[in-house]
Amino acid sequence: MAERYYLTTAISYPNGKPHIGHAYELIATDALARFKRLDGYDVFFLTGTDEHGIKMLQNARAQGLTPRELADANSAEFQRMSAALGGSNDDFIRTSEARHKIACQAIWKRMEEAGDIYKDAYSGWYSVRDEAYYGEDETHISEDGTRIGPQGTPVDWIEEESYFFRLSNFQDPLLKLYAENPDFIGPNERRNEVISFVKSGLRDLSISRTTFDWGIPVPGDEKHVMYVWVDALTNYLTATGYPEDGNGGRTEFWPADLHVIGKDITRFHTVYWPAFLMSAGLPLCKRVYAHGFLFNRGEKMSKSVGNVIDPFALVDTYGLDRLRYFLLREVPFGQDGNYSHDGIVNRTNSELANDLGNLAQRSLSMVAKHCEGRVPDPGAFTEADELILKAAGDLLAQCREAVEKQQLHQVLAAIIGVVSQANRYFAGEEPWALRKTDFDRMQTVLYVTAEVLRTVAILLQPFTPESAGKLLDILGVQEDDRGFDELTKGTRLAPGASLPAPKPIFPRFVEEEA
Ligand code: ME8
Repeated sequence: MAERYYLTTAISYPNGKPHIGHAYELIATDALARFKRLDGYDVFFLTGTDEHGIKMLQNARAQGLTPRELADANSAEFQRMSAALGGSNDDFIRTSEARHKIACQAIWKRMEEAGDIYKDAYSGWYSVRDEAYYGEDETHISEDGTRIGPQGTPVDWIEEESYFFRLSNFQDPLLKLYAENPDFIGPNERRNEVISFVKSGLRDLSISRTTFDWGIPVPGDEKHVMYVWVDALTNYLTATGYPEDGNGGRTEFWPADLHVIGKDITRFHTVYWPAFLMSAGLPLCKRVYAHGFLFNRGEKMSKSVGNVIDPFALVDTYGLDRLRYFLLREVPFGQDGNYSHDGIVNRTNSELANDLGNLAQRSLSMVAKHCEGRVPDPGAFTEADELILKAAGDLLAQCREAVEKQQLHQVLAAIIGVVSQANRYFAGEEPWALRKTDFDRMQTVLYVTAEVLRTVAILLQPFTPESAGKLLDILGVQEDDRGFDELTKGTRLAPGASLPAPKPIFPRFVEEEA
C-alpha cells in the first residue's frame, strides 16, 4: 500500500481578500503535494480559512456585516483563489463548520482531563492583528505613544476571566522534542529562534475569552469562547475526521507530515501546537516549515495591473505556470523575497521560453519534419549521449532530497541546470548538419534530446502542471506514464512511436504595446 503523506498550508484569515502571500504559500504547498503524489504517495493536502476571533469580528463590524457574512464572502474568494492557482487540495476546511466545533471541543476536553486547563483572571497585552498575547517585555512604546508587540502591531491591555493552559509545564518536553527531532522545525534560523524563546521560559497561556462570542464555546462553560489559536490549530486534526472517523474518515492521516506556514506564525505551530497535542495525548506533527515573506519592491507591475498583490490579476497577466515557476524558482524557500514585473518576465523568458521552450521546439520540429513524426531510432550511444542521459537520470534523486527539506528552488535549479546542459549538447552535436552527413547519428541525437525532455517534463509537472503536461503530450507520453516511477524502472521513449504535431510550449512573454 502507498505510504501516506499529509501536508497543510496555514488557514488564512478571511477578514480581507487573498493576497500574494496567501498565493505563494498555496502554490508552494501545492507543488510539494503534487510532487509526493507523482512519487507514489497517498497524499492528503489541506488548506482553508480561519474564521473566528476578535479580528474577524472587528473587521465585520467596520464593514457593517456579521462575522459570518464576512467569512462566507471571503472564504469563497480563498476557494476561488485555490482553483485559479491550480491548487490540488483534497479538502478546504472552514473553522465555522460543524465538524470543527466537534474536534475543538474534543481536544479541549482531553487537555482538561490531563489537568492542563484551569480558570483564573487574565490581565495582559493582546494584539488583535496577530491574535496573540504578549509579555510586557516583548512590547515597546512607539514614537506616537502606542504600545507595540514584537511583530510591529499595536497591543491592547485586557483583563477578564479566562481559562489557562499550563504551557509552563511543557518547557522541558518541548526542548526535548526539538533536541531529539532536529527536523521538527525548518529552516534552521526559525528553529534557533524557537529554541531560545522556549529556553527563556514559558508562561501559562490564556485560552478563552468572555468579551465576545464569535468562536467555539468552551465545553461546560459556554460563556467562554476558545482563544482563536486553539481553534485554528485544531483544524489540522478536524480535517482528518478527529475525534472519530465521522468527519470524513481519514484519521489514519494523523499525524501530519508537514505544516507549511509563514515565518510570522512559527511560535504558534512549534510551541503551542505540539504542547496542546502532548497534553491531549495525541501524536505530534512531524515537521513545520516556515517560508519567508514576499514583497513587491514598490515597482510597477505590468501596465494594466499597477502595483499588484491580487493573485487573480497576477494569473491573468502572466499566466499560471509563469507565476508558479517564478515564485518557486526565484525565492529560496524559507527566505524573504521580492517579486516584480521585470523579475517575472526575465526569469520565465530566459529559462522557460529560451532554454526549455526553444530546445523542445527545435528538436521536436526536426523529428516532425525529418523522422516522419515518429520517435527516432537511436544507434549506439556516444560518451556525450551517456553524459546527458546520466545527468537527466540523476535528477529524481536530487529533487527528492531537496523536497524532503522543502528546498523547492533547488529542485528547479537542478532541473533547469540539466536543460542548459541539454542545450549545450544539442548545439554541440549539430543535428541539423548531421541530417546531410550522418542521418543515423542525427536520429540518435534527436532521440537522446527527446528522452531528456521527457525526464524534465515529468519532473516539472508539480511546478508548471499545464505546460509540463503539454510537453508530455507532444512527446507522446500517455497520462498513465507520467509518474516518477517512469524515471526509475528503465522506461524510455519507444522508437517508431508516432507523435502529435509539435506546438510551442512556453511562449515568450511579450510586453503590451504602449
Ligand atoms: O496567520 N508573504 O492567517 P493569515 C508570504 N489565520 N506569506 C505571507 C505573507 C506575505 N507577504 N502574508 C501572510 C494566519 N503570509 C492565521 C493562520 S494556521 C492554524 C492560522 C502567510 O491570513 C502567513 O505567514 O494572516 C500565513 O502562513 C498565511 O499567509 C496566512 O496568513
